[in-house]
Amino acid sequence: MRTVIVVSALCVAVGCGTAGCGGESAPPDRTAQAKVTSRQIGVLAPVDAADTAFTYDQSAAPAGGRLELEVMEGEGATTVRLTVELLQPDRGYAVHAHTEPCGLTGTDAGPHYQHEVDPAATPDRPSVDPAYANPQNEIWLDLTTDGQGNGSGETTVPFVFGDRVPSSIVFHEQPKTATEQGRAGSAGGRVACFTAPFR
Ligand SMILES: [Cu+2]
Repeated sequence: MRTVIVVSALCVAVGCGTAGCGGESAPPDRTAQAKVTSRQIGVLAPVDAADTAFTYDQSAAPAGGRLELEVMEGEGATTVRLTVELLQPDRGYAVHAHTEPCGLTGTDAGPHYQHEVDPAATPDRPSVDPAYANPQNEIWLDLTTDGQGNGSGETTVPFVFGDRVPSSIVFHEQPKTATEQGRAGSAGGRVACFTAPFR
């Protein structure tokens, strides 16, 4: 009964039309077998007013932009979905899960979360080896907004979280994440950050 109450409250908060909250009219969903382990909503605010969702560049990531992160863990795989509203219209954003919570500057979020951590990476020299910095070992949620600034990114990675989970989602200035040797995972400066629990 407790679970039903929680789900109903979330449906009110996020709207049942897009989030697969259940109910008779929900469309079939290939992740329906997976359990939603985390759902978090945030609204971008300037650093001095932000709680969980920070914008560092209001032209690229306007205050008031709405973010929703859902994490679904299944059998040996995890699906992560990020839905955005009221960001900059018709724009690509490279987006990833990072290891640390957001802070007063974009760098506070630390490097990309990696399932298998690149042994060559250091705090000053993050992983750029495509053997580790790739969308199967990291969580990439690159997305493109429509004319209203709405959009979504989704990924399914072939692992479930162990002891370590990501702490945040970072939006970068580049429209797409690089994949080539020596630059893999690079996406330019950090324009926004969303502290979101992954479990
Ligand atoms: Cu990133």
